[in-house]
Amino acid sequence: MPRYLFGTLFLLLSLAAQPPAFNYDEAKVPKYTLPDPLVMADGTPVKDAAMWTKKRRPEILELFAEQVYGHTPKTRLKLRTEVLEIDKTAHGGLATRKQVRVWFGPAADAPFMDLLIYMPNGMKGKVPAFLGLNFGGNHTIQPDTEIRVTKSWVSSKANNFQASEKDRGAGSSRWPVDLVLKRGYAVVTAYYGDIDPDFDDGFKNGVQPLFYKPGQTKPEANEWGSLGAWAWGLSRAMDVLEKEKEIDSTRVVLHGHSRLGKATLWAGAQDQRFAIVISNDSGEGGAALARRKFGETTARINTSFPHWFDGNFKQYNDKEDTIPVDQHMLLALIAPRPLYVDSAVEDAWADPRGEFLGALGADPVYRLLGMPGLLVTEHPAVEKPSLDGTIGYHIRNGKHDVTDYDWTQWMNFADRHLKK
Ligand code: GTR
Repeated sequence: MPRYLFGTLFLLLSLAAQPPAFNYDEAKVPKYTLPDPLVMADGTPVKDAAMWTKKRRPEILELFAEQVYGHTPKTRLKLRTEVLEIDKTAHGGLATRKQVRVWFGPAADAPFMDLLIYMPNGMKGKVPAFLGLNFGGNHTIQPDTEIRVTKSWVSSKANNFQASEKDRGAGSSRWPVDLVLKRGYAVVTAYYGDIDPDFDDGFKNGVQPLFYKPGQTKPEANEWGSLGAWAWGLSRAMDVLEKEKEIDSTRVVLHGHSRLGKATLWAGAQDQRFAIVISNDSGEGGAALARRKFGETTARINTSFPHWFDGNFKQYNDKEDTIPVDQHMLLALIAPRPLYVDSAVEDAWADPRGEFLGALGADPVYRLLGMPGLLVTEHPAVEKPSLDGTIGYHIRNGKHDVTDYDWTQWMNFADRHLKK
C-alpha cells in the first residue's frame, strides 16, 4: 500500500475510534425514562412507608451494590485508635484540635487513616459535626503547622507522589474551619488516600486486600472499588465519632465534593447513622442522572477511572438506559434523612440540571415517608437556594469547587434540622 494511503487509512481509523463528543447542548439531550423508585423490580407498586423500608429500599441498595459501586465487605474489622495529640488552644483559642490515628485492624502494620477533629470551645453539651474526606491530606485543609502530614500516596507527580510541607493549607479555601466552628459545629476530616490511593493499581494497596479471601488478589466483579472503600472509611470515622465524648454522633453531617461527593452519597445510603448527607458537584455516579446524556458519561468515567466502580458497572458503558437503577434512587436511599445537593454554573461536566433532577426524582420517596421533600419543581435560579424542604438544593456561580457560599447554605440547612 502506498505510504500516503496508509496514512489516510490510519487517520480514518483513529477518527472512528474517537469516543462520541460530550453533549453540552440541552436541546440535544435525548428522551429517557427513569426507573420508578416506588415500583418494585417485579412491577409491584410500593404502597406505603413500611413497604418502602422493608422491601423496596433493600432492593435498591442491593442493586447499587451489585451493579454500580460493588458490595462492601460485611466483615467488621477491629479498629484500634491512638490519640496523636490534643490542643485546647487551636485557632486562637476558638477550638480544640485533636488528631486520632485509626488503625484498620489489630496488626502492628495495619493500614491507618488519621482523623483530624476541630471542636468549638465553650459549647454546652455535645456538638454536631461536619464530616468529610479531603483530597490532599489533612495538612492541606488549614495552614496549621501541627497537622500531621500524610505518608500515603498523593496525586502530585512533581513531588514523586509524596505529600509535602509546601502544601500545608493549600486546600483551605474549601475548608473554612473558623466559619464552621463559629456556628457551633465541629469539623472532622480524613485524607481519602489513607483509605485507598486514587489510582488503578489492581487493588493491591488501600483497604481492599484486608478483606480478600485466601488466594483472592482483586475484588470480584460485584465487589467494591475505590468509591466503596472511601465510603467505608467514612463509616469507620463514624465508629470513632460515636466514642468521642464531645461530639454528638446523632448529628453528624456528611459532605463531599466531586468524586468524594459520590463516595459520600454511597456512604450515606449504606450507613443510616449519618444525620444529613450533602453532595457537592458530585456529577456522574453521584447526584446526576446517568440516563441524561449531558457532560460526563458512564463510558468515560469507567475508562478514566476504572478503579472507582465495580466490575459489573462496566457493562453499562454507552448503555445507561439498561442500568436497573438511576442516581435519583441513590438519593432516595438517604430518605427520610435530610439530603442536600448543590451544583455550580460552570460545572457543565457534572451536569447541574441532571443533579437537580436527581434530587427531584428522590422527592416522591420523601413524600411517601411523610417528609416535605424538595419544595421546588423547577431548577432554581442561580444563588436562590431551596433550603426549607427535607431535600435542599442550590446552584451557585463559578466553577467546580467548594466555596464559603456552599458551606453557608449547608450550615443554614443543617441548622434547620439539627438545632430545632
Ligand atoms: C473528574 C471526573 C468527575 C469528578 C472529578 C473530581 O475528572 O470526571 O467525575 O469526580 O474528576 O473528582 O474532581
